[in-house]
Amino acid sequence: MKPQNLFALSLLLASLLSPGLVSADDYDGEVVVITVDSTNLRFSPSEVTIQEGDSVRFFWSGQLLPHNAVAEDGTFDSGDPSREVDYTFVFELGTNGTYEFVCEPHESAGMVGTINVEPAPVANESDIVQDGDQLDSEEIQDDSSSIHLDAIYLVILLIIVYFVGRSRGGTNLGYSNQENTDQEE
Ligand SMILES: [Cu+2]
Repeated sequence: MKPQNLFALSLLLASLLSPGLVSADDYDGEVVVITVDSTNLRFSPSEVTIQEGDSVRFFWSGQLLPHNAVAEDGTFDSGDPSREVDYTFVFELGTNGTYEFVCEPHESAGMVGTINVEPAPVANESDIVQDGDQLDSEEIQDDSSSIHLDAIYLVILLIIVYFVGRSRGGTNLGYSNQENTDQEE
């Protein structure tokens, strides 16, 4: 078996064996809660990093002072300052970027925060199979190092399986060579 054929077959199998890991469709948005550190007049946490599809929930109750959370660019607004706030904003696809927000009554006291929204994972297994290009695959997988490592692990495993199979005699090798030629376009 040629090394190129082995690599292509391994890549194909790796992508088939891990469909859930590389599909953006399966991603469930998470909810990150930002509350109030009333002692210090700060948001807690004051900076979060999420992905597109995630939500930020501004949630506090029983505060001595009324607070709100308003994006400086107007993207979200929890409303008038209140001692009880439960306001959730969903960062849909396409909203990646950095959002500064403030508590209007306490902005001058430093009650400000930052939400970093990263692009959603864009890995798509059909792209990997169709172009079979290692560089393209790595670009696609850059968004998630764990996906990348899984693919490498599977390729190494398949290479080991190949060599074990070859050491057991030529019959299996002849069969897999023919099968692999059939798949080659
Ligand atoms: Cu405040």
